[in-house]
Amino acid sequence: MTAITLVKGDITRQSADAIVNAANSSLLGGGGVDGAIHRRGGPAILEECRALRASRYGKGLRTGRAVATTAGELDARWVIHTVGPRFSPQEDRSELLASCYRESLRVADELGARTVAFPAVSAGIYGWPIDDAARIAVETVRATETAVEEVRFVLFDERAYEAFAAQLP
Ligand code: AR6
Repeated sequence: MTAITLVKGDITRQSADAIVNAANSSLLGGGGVDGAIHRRGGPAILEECRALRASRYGKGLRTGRAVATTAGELDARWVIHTVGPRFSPQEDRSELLASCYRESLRVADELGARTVAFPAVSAGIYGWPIDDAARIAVETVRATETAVEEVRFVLFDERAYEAFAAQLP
């Protein structure tokens, strides 16, 4: 049974086995959570991302997939980078967003992570409406078979926190 917990705050200040990054397919950094994780985690994360680009992910990491690196100086063992879809009003990309959570948990299981902290993937720069992003996140984690004991959603602001809280009993 996986416990779902909510925290308001900065994900880079969390202590967990794995911290999930809302990355982009380049794996080479960006703004939002991605920028914050690389800033606070230090250069070891980018170094490993570069190595992944040079080996397995020459064309980048596909949307909906996930891959782990060191967490550098963060208080975690791993960062799991996942690439959320950009929100589109024309096309339903929910399945790709759900895939980010499923794939991140699959990678977490491979690593043996028991506590995993997630941001609200796609709900910032990628424009996903927060209520819908929260619904997909919580529904997908609930429906995923995993040995992870705690999935902690770390929400940056009150609005995002409320959206996730509305999905829990
Ligand atoms: N801790 C927790 N949540 C945060 C933090 C933080 N330190 N900073 C922002 N958020 P975003 P995306 C929230 O934009 O939408 C990057 O450039 C934020 O308020 O980080 O998936 C990547 O390289 C929002 O609710 O990720 C990609 O190019 C949520 O985290 C692109 O942005 C996700 O916002 C990915 O966009």
